[in-house]
Amino acid sequence: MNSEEKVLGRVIEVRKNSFIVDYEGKEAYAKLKGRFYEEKAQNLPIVGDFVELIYNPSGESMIADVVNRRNVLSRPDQAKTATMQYMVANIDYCFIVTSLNEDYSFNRIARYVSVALQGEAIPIVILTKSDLCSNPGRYVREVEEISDKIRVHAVSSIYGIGLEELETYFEEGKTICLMGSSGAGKSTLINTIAGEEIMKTNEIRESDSTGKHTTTHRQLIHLKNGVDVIDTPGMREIGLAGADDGITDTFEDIIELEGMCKFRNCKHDTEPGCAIKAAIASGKLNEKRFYLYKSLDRENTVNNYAKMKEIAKKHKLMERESMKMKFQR
Ligand SMILES: Nc1nc2c(ncn2[C@@H]2O[C@H](COP(=O)(O)OP(=O)(O)OP(=O)(O)O)[C@@H](O)[C@H]2O)c(=O)[nH]1
Ligand SMILES: [Mg+2]
Repeated sequence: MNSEEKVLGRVIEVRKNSFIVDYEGKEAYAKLKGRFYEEKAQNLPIVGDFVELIYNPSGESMIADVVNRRNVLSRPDQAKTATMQYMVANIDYCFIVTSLNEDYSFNRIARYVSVALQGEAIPIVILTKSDLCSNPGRYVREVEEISDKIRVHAVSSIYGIGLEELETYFEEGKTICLMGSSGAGKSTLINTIAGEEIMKTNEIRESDSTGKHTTTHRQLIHLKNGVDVIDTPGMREIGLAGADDGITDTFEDIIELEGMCKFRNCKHDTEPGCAIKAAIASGKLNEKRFYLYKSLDRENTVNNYAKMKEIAKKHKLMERESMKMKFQR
């Protein structure tokens, strides 16, 4: 192979300044080509990216370029306001993993659903540890109400219950990303499906049913059946910003109903001819779900507002700088 010849690889792990890229089943340690340092953070390779690789079988390889992403899952950056953090790329299914103990939260699942739909991945909710719950079916039905765009499964990795329902997603060439709180059982589920201990797992704290962040970084695992699975560290919360399309997708029926209100600016409060109130009264619309939509939509807008404020601040600074230069001339 010519030393500058490029091959196609897939990023399986991102370390501080280096990357592990899968190239035909081999793990290549790679650095970035210099030009990347002028790029925006969002253009840097992330787990799941396909990359053009200058492969070096006896040393460090080099990532020359990132192939256009089919899709990407993102969230507001926790450290920096007004920026989005790109998490994983080129995903088919986003497994939203929640255990059926105190970790269960209708609201949190809906956030993840919006994030997955925003990223154009198919949200699959996996309710784990069904062996610890006396009525998993009740939770399945409740979660199914969030949106008709999702599928919901209750499983127990330990007792092997419900796992056959997941087989339909394990098609060769597909990429599945698992997300959810620490201790929800993401890595255990991967190990059970793979039939071997690929990922480390750990006991959760009895006191609050949460984990201790056993998985510490995102990692793509190539399963023997040709499926790529991405394990992620547990997230405490997932914020929403710039997820307008994801929210619209999740709550499409509510947005449609809002359009049927007599008044365009209906607050769904005391106005006559309110389609939302009528749907709640007739049992067609679940009230809890309506308020969930309202709160997520508000959060999403407020975060956008923060972004707008930061942009306005930057503009003001630039204006001030140019004024200064004018006076100095
Ligand atoms: N009872 C029961 N326990 C389970 C099940 N699945 C996982 N666990 C237990 O839950 C604990 C946490 O599992 P992990 O797979 O490490 O959780 P995780 O989501 O990967 O956590 P992080 O890596 O910290 O994000 C372990 O003690 C598992 O044995 C299940 O189906 N039933
Ligand atoms: Mg884990």
